[in-house]
Amino acid sequence: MVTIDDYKGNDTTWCPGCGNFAILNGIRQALAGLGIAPHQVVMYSGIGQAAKLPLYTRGNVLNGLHGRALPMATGSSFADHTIKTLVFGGDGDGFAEGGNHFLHAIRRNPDIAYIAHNNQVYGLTKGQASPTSDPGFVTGTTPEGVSYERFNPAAVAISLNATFVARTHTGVMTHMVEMMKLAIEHKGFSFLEVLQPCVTYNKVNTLKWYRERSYDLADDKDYDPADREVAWKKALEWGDKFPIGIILRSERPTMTDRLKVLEQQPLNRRPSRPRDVRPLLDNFR
Ligand SMILES: Cc1ncc(C[n+]2csc(CCOP(=O)(O)OP(=O)(O)O)c2C)c(N)n1
Ligand SMILES: [Mg+2]
Repeated sequence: MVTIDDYKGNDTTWCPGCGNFAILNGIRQALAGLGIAPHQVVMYSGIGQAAKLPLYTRGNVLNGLHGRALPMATGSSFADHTIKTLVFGGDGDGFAEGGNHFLHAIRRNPDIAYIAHNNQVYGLTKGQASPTSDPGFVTGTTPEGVSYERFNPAAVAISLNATFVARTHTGVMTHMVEMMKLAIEHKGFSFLEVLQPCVTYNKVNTLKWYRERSYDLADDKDYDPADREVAWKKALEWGDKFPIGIILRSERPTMTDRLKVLEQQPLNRRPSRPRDVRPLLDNFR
């Protein structure tokens, strides 16, 4: 039996009260609850406080360049599409530096669960505004408040017809673990936005702020996550109230489903046929 302790990793360096602790506990619970052992999962991340998460668990983990976790995970999924592939990262990592990769991962639909920790600020680098900071948010680099439009990751994902778009926050632990499990089990690219407080650099979007404004889509029995137009309208709700839960869910072939070569076995289990490349290199002498 897989237990939460199987995912116990290195000591953390987050601030006391950071929302990342809940996400870390949540992912341990979700993986153990699904009976997935550390050797059956691979976790990628870029740079940031959020991106440290894989280092605090156990399993196959790689902490790479800022904003580049999705391309690493996509490549890895080509090599072995049978291993559970997870990506973790913050709002800066995923929607600023890595924004381009976010768009194209959705289009390709690899079998990856992307858990985006959204604290609406650059935590690691001491609190600059991020793409998801609300207009008016005051930081050291925006002393008069953010004057740009807010990047809405769920709406972007829906506009690109993502196959799984969900949102939760760290103040609703049971809900968060449930969303994580569904994201991990979904076949194709699943995007889960986890709103989390940054107790040091974001004094506006606190746990209380998220709790007071969120409502669960599951409470509306008529809500149909297969209806993309309705999902789009839901994703645009932000401010006084915003939805959590599964916003959009559908099915289409994954990136690797479309590759006939992978039908027999994953690429990394095919016999390797090393070739002598010296004659080729000699051509360039
Ligand atoms: C190419 C590159 N640009 C910028 C940085 C500096 N940097 C590191 S983390 C980060 C932003 C982190 O914010 P976020 O992804 O929201 O993570 P958080 O710390 O809030 O969890 C930045 C700008 C870097 N490491 N590499
Ligand atoms: Mg952040």
